[in-house]
Amino acid sequence: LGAFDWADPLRLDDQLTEDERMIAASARAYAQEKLQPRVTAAFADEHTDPEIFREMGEMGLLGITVPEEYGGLGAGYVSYGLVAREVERVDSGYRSMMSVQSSLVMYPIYAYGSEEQRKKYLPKLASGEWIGCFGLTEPDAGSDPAGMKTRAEKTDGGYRITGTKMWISNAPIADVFVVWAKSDAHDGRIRGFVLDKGLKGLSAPKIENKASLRASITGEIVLDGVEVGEDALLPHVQGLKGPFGCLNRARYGISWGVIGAAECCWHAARQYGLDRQQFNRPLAQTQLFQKKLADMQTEIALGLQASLRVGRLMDEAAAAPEMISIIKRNNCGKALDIARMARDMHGGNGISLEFQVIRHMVNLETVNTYEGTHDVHALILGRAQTGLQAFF
Ligand code: TGC
Ligand code: FAD
Repeated sequence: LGAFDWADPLRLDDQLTEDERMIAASARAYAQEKLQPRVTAAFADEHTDPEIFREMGEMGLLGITVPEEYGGLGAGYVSYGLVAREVERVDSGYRSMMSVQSSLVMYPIYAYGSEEQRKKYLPKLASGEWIGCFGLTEPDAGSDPAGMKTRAEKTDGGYRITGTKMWISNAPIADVFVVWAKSDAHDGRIRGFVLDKGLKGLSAPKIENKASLRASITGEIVLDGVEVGEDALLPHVQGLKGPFGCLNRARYGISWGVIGAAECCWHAARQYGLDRQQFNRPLAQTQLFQKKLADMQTEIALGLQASLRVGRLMDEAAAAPEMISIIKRNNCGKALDIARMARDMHGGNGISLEFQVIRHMVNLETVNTYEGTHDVHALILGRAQTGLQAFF
């Protein structure tokens, strides 16, 4: 019979390659040594340090799946997931900064861009010298991005883009804006554009007073007749499958990331229960406390196995979007339950930012909502098994 490791109950580690273990270990060292010491203050002050992108770039954590010739690491999707898990073990906001840059900005430029666009943008995004953002959501088009109002009108030699994007991660500090608009020149189909900071009519005001994801800056993107050349258009994709192709990758990464946040909460609750005495014994020596720990351990172990399975299929180009809906939805929902349980198990201390768990809990409210809400992914899965769409 094999040994049981309470922290890695189904021996995920044994299922990884040597390279994957090394990438995960270096992401963990960076996250624990450089990000963990500054997260409590960053969250309290609602402060995003742009230097973090440079640090992540230096560590090779940006654009992990992008080929080396464009500055990426040329690694697989399991490695990408393991890095998301380590960064989000510290904070969902830091993982958000990383995954927007990698999956929502570098990926579309790599997959849908011209050779000139790849060469111009990817190396500087990989190093973190440039920060990217992804504008799909609008004030009146969230779960239903097909309802977007942003328009690209044809001009002599290019396009004029008008509209407003809402809730955009990284936008106020971004150098590079990947935005999606309906293009008159393409029968109103959705097209992607890559815009540079500083264009006339382009601004990105910060959204203040978020109670969640406070270490990750969020803004609007205001496009007031922004004029760009033909070279701003992403030439190789049209329709919603453009942004969805990026979302598949980011949602997959989130499924690993949220388990990192859940593991942080689980470990903290376990340690707290061992350290704190009530009624002359450790809290961890009560049946209710142990049941909660068992539930956490079980959901985390199962969630990791599911993400690993989908990651292996992604590396074989054999993962279906519905598989990603299963793991994004379930892992986010379970992580949120675990964070709430851990908050409760810390008693009064659980509401203090010093004990980490409430920060993860409020962050996970965002992660359960963005990239397709918990219920929207249920509708995607409902459609896939009934053949009936229930969105409208
Ligand atoms: P539907 O008719 O289902 O599809 C339209 C076209 O898109 C294709 N498609 C996909 N392609 C690739 N991957 C997928 N996952 C795809 N899903 C759909 C589909 O084949 C079709 O192609 P074509 O060629 O036939 O036109 O579209 P619908 O309008 O009915 O969509 C419904 C729904 C609810 C599934 C969809 O709109 C949805 O997923 N809504 C959620 C929106 C969302 O996730 N927004 C995320 C914004 S970005 C963000 O949140 C970043 S946070 C980042 C961070 O900080 O970490
Ligand atoms: P709605 O779509 O209005 O949904 C509200 C509620 O109604 C939800 O509970 C939803 O599940 C439910 N609902 C919607 N439709 C249906 C239906 N048909 N049937 C049943 N229930 C339904 N977007 C970007 O483009 N780029 C980013 O970088 C980005 N970063 C973000 C960062 C943060 C901090 C946040 C909070 C959001 C971010 N988003 C980003 C936006 C995010 O993707 C949207 O908030 C999300 O897709 C939900 O859209 P909505 O907020 O308009 O909610």
